[in-house]
Amino acid sequence: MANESVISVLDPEIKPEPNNDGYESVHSRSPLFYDLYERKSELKHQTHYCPGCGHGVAHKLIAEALQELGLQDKTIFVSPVGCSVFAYYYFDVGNVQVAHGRAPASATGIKRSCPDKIVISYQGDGDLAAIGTAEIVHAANRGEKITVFFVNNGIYGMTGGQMAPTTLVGQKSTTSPWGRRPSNEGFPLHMPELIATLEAPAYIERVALSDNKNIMKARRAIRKALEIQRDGAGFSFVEILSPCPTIWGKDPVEARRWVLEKMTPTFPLNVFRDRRPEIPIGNEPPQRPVADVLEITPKAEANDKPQNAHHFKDVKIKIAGFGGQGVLLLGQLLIEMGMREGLEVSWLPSYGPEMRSGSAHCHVCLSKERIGSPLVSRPDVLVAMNEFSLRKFAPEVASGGIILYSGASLPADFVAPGVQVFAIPAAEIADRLGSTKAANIVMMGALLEETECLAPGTAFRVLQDKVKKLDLLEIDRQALSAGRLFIDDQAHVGAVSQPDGFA
Ligand SMILES: Cc1ncc(C[n+]2csc(CCOP(=O)(O)OP(=O)(O)O)c2C)c(N)n1
Ligand code: SF4
Repeated sequence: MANESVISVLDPEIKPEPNNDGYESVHSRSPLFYDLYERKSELKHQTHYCPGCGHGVAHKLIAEALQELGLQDKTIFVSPVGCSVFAYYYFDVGNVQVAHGRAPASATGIKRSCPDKIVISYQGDGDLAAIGTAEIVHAANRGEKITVFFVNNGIYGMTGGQMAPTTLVGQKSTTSPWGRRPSNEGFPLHMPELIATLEAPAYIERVALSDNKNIMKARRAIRKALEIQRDGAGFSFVEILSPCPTIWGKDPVEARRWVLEKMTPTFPLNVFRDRRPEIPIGNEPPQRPVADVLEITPKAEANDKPQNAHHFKDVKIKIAGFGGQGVLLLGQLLIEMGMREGLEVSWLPSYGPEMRSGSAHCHVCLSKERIGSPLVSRPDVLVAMNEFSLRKFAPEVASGGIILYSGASLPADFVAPGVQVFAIPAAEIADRLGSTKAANIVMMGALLEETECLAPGTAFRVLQDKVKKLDLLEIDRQALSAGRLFIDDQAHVGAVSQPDGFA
């Protein structure tokens, strides 16, 4: 990676030294961590975490426990959003990064599909107790056999110190500059106590990274939580009170003291649950393949698969325009067609908070092989439904690629060297057919004709299944043909060309 550098870590061979407070200082790296951590060159001398941050200590304790229990090769770490996300740069285990608050839901899916793995959900307090409150409560209530490490530093660290559900009464934050007031912001949430009201969890403890004694207790709790999962005993949850010196505006030593003196009175350290729940086993429902349930297999095989030989390995398409132009729908139609033709497909939408008339785009991959990432940063084909999208995304198009622009002609000053550009009056064509809304289908016809990536027959069958109103289906059918015809009749005789003459 051009702009990235790495920092090396301490030699794992260095032996522990005795310390005069009775504990051993361990200046070694757990083999559970990567040998090298990737960092930007200007930050290569430090980890992602601020000096004195509790995440580093929590990482170390988890790494040690996994190593001692011999679980490295079986572990899948789920890290969501917040400073906790950086875990995947450090733990040499399976790593999955998920959306804000969704780690328990993703961990549930992973554990259920890979029951022999050790699945860890590692979450901050903003992540787990604010945006993710529902996920954690329901995962705990279902008794999912996962382990949750809940790193509570009483604040949103990553985003600069907004109030979290666990912010202490009176504690100042950027969104409670007067200090948290129960009358306005409510009291701090006590997650272990809350989860301990549920039947299913097996083990719930709160620990603190405040001083050596408590860090040793945290170490034991973390190990125990993992042992419980290893033994298939149920849901285990450890809240870890953790310093965030940077946002608290304290030095690392003060911050650790603050955990003990200010946080533990509100969040008492305790084992809230340590038992093996008795969850009655019901009748297992019959397992059926997803394709059977969705009833898509016979259709795909019978009608569509043999239609197209697919002369490509993969095609990456970006479709962009305004909300309401059918940008996302066009992407969905393409992947539905791809699936029916037996291709691997992905569709990644992106739109602003206001769907209608806000800008919207989606990434579509059609491939003969498994797709590594649904993100399309160098599209082979750009479908630009307006001038803004044309100008914004044209520079991304791969050399030798194609731009299909919905417009009667290209803007006079527009150039895209090395790329084939077609201006298609899709809105006018669709208008003449009876609905401007069908402009996206005109563009689909043009795309299929120019790239031959999918069979027009498949397109029509997909439309038949998706468009319920017969009059609209007829307009779409004509729009599809019109788009193909336009490319055939006009584009190929040079009616649309770029100012540099590249047609
Ligand atoms: C859906 C979504 N909403 C909001 C954000 C912005 N965001 C990023 S991190 C964060 C808070 C993280 O706080 P916490 O879980 O306490 O973790 P910490 O950084 O303190 O370890 C927020 C709100 C986001 N990335 N995604
Ligand atoms: S902002 Fe806080 S939680 Fe995030 S790395 Fe720094 S000290 Fe740790």
